[in-house]
Amino acid sequence: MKDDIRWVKTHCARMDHGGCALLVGLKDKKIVRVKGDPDGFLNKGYICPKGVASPDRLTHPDRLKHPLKRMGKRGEGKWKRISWKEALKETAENLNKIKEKHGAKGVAFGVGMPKGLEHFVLIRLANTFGSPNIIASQDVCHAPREITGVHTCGFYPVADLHHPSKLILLWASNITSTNEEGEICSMLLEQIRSGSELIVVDPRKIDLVKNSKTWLQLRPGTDHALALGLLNVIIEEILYDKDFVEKWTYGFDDLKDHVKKYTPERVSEITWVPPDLIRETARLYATSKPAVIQWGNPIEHNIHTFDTTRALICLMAICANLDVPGGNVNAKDPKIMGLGPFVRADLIPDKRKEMISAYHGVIPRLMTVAPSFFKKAILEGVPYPVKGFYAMCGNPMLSYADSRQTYEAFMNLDFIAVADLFMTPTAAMADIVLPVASQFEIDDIGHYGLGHGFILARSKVVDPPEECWPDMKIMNELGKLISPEEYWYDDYNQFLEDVVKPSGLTFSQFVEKGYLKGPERFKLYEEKGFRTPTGKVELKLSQAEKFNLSPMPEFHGLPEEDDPEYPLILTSSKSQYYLHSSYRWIKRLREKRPDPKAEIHPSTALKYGIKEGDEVIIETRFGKITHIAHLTNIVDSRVINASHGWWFPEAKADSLYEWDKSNLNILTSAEKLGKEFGTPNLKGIGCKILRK
Ligand SMILES: Nc1nc2c(c(=O)[nH]1)N[C@H]1C(S)=C(S)[C@@H](COP(=O)(O)OP(=O)(O)OC[C@H]3O[C@@H](n4cnc5c(=O)[nH]c(N)nc54)[C@H](O)[C@@H]3O)O[C@H]1N2
Ligand SMILES: Nc1nc2c(c(=O)[nH]1)N[C@H]1C(S)=C(S)[C@@H](COP(=O)(O)OP(=O)(O)OC[C@H]3O[C@@H](n4cnc5c(=O)[nH]c(N)nc54)[C@H](O)[C@@H]3O)O[C@H]1N2
Ligand code: SF4
Ligand SMILES: [Mo]
Repeated sequence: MKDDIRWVKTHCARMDHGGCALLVGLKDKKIVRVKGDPDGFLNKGYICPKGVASPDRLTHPDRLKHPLKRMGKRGEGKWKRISWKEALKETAENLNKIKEKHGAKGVAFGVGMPKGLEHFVLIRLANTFGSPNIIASQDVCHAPREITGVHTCGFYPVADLHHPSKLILLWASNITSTNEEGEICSMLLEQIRSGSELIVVDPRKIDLVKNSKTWLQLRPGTDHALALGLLNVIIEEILYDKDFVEKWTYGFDDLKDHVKKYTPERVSEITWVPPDLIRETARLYATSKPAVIQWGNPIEHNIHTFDTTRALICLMAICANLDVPGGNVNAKDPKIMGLGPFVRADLIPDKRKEMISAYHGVIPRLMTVAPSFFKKAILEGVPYPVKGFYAMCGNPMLSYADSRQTYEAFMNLDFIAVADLFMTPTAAMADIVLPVASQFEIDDIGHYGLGHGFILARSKVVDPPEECWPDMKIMNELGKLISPEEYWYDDYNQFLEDVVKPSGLTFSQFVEKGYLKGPERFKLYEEKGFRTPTGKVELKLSQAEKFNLSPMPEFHGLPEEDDPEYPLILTSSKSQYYLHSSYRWIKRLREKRPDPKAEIHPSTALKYGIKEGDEVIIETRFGKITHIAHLTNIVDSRVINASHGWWFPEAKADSLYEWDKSNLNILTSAEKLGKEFGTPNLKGIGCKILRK
């Protein structure tokens, strides 16, 4: 029997970085089903549990539907409904007042994980207002990989899973749970089915270990040492690609001398990975051509991220796996509008010198401010005071390191506006809360500005409820009140047209096509050299001194020194069923993972008298939280794997939804930071556990 469901094509978003092409089933103007679209060039029909549940967030009874103004004290949970006109006026007046007193840089604009085109409209809003301060989670998400790449080889070396690789080195990437930016696990699984070998570098026995040839169960936070150990073996055993090294690298002899000290035996002591396994992995990576490194997020979760990403790019380079099909490539964008003109970067030519992080001497090209520097500016006035915050698409009370300090910082701001779909611990700290329209309710462009060489059409399929506005519309209207009107449009949809215009398409023609991909071109360096000062891959950074960077990747020690008071090592991973701190309120996802789970090895649990399902306290030098014990041998007996992003939407508003009960970032600190990106230690932290 033919049902009366109408199927509309779009792309998934906001349940992770997005990427899957979807078929959205509509009946009576309501979404009744979502399934993977077999035509999707990334997912080929695949869909994950979050994608299936994604429409549930739109019709949830707790969804914000009207602008709100704070009534009681900050964080007390007392609100009054106001009109959009009032909300925009009040926000504009407060931001303008701060600008008059402290200058535009006294206002910061905050965003979480990049979700869609609104990310770049926010940067435009900051630029037109005159503030150089965009606060983003880039310090712990992608900037180390991207910007270290640009300094080392002139581009961000993205794993090319579209072409066959002999070997996939899956390094700190739980891709069957997270799907990562621009990389859907179905692509990787297809490669394995077609004969690619797999090596996993992960402290946990993740699902893909069963498909792997070898698994390197390293000590969390020692990735830089392991990568240096692999370099040592490949160079000592002369397994590198001599031709490529000779023609296309700078500083090889220095690197050769430098890595001599990282013998497999020494590296094994640091990483816990047996020396023979280090040798075997190095040999396999160097002799399988092409080989790709699918690198994940935890390599960006400690203060040594610059050294780790540098060492991994050196590995790609000396084995000639850079910019070859099935290796780590320089993905070319399609013909679309460049980021600079879109965000109006021309309006603050001195942004690099004026932004908060300039004071901290971060790596050139990092154009967002690390949250830890932002909080210092609020709490200590360093390098200047920040008093106002416009935030969207993020939940900093959960996502920034040292959550108690985040609370403290927000209590010290004069004005906060937060745009979200739901009341969160962060929205609950605001003066004005703005209800947004989101995925399926807005036209949007996915993967713009992310360096993967494609953009995806995310077309609107249903109308938003009540007074929910797209972020782009909110900022387009707010922009008219806080900056010259000429920078803004009558209709915000013009932003979508602007992005695709250079391709010769209108937005609706782009939607028809579904996506735009850049040309597939490899080894471009053979024509133009690498886009670095020496024109080569800089194994040794030629401008290290000028930029106060370490010329060679180095092992500077563990993220934290061992401390007998905290004998276990804390790491974490993202849940398959949630996106960071989001969506605990979606019933069919919460049923799959009702509690914050701590993975504990059975022998460790026995030692501390902990049984499956017990409430446990996890404590570090910085704080303590509660989790539920899950006994499993997927972790080493010296490691605890905790869950990131937990708060309880069902808890009371005046407790800020129990924001501090199980929140992983209560256990982290924002004091000790990597100097290149301002990255804190989120992993590899000493901890202890006890039964509650
Ligand atoms: N300890 C620890 N800390 C971490 C991490 C970790 O692994 N461990 N991971 C880090 C990483 S990689 C990242 S990227 C960050 C992520 O940090 P955040 O981006 O701050 O975290 P999310 O939970 O994704 O917050 C998203 C919020 O945006 C809202 N939202 C969803 N769609 C829309 C929309 O269309 N418009 C608006 N205005 N709001 C929307 C959601 O309801 C939610 O409240 O956290 C980082 N922090
Ligand atoms: N379901 C879901 N998908 C997501 C997200 C989400 O929150 N939920 N977030 C999105 C975002 S913003 C990002 S950045 C990506 C992140 O996605 P991933 O890169 O996969 O990041 P994680 O899940 O944090 O960790 C990946 C793996 O690294 C391991 N690991 C932990 N510590 C270490 C370590 O010190 N070294 C090594 N080598 N491995 C370690 C963990 O055990 C885990 O298996 O996922 C995106 N997709
Ligand atoms: S893997 Fe990501 S893009 Fe694909 S359906 Fe799931 S949440 Fe959406
Ligand atoms: Mo991220």
